Amino acid sequence: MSQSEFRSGFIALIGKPNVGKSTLLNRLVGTKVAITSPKPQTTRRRILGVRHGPGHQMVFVDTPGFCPAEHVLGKRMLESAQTEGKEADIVVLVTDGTHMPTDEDRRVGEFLAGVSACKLLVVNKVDLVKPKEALLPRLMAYQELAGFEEVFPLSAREGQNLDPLIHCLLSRLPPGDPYFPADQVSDQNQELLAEEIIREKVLRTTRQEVPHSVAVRLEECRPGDNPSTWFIRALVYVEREGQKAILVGKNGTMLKKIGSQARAELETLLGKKVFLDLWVKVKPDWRDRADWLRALGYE
Ligand SMILES: Nc1nc2c(ncn2[C@@H]2O[C@H](COP(=O)(O)OP(=O)(O)O)[C@@H](O)[C@H]2O)c(=O)[nH]1
Ligand SMILES: [Mg+2]
Repeated sequence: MSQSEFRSGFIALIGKPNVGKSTLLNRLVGTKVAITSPKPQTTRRRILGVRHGPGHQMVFVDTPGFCPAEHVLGKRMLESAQTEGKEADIVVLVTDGTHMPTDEDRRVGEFLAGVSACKLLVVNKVDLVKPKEALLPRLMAYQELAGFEEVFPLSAREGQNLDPLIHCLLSRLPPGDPYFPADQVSDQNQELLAEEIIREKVLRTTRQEVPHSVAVRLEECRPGDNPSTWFIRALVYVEREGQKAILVGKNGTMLKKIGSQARAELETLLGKKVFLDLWVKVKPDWRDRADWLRALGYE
């Protein structure tokens, strides 16, 4: 096949928080490039995931969910989602099939009205829909939100019914050269992914107000004294002393739990035994401070 027949394009995954955009991204790419959790606003920055196939390349853009922005960080997240939605070749609205559209879904729909790219609708989490007949009215209601070319009920988590979506994406990809080399699946480097993996474990183990206030920064990431090992020192930032107390837990038990879950996954990522040294620090109101957002990598 000549290069001129090659197809490639950017596909933005947009939608309100928690509908499964990042889970779908990981499925479509075939490996974990984005962290996921039951907490809204898990995804804070745009993440690219690349799917390579014969004669084509799909560059998926995972975006932070559309939601009202209170903090400077939240405003940046919303801007990022809107920019990606406008610049993509194909826009996929991801929705949750376990309920009817909400006002949040409608707001994303209104934004889509101003997007001229091909629009597709995914109705996710169909594995949870019982009885199955409950799905049809929801599919129809979601379809009303914007002018979609096609609709795909599927389960990103269970990997059910993804092929029709993939075939449709392929048929809509514009001709073009590949954007990324064949061995690259994401625009994140390993350090960034390591920070995200630690943040995911914090999100999955803590409750209430802690998750939104957490940021993770690697201080050191190098081969250990024994060359078959890796040494990682990471700082977990929170905004309040009370949050630090929750994260550390009684006698440090919570932090140990987070650390051992993160270590297991980092060992898979790096293919080596990992020594993980985790510290919790308080930075009051970092989400509203431009200098700290920059220092923490949210630019
Ligand atoms: N049952 C079920 N859960 C899902 C599915 N897709 C995502 N989830 C869960 O929904 C939550 C939010 O997923 P995530 O990908 O982080 O959502 P995002 O905020 O839209 O990126 C996580 O707990 C996922 O495991 C699905 O197809 N079925
Ligand atoms: Mg996400």
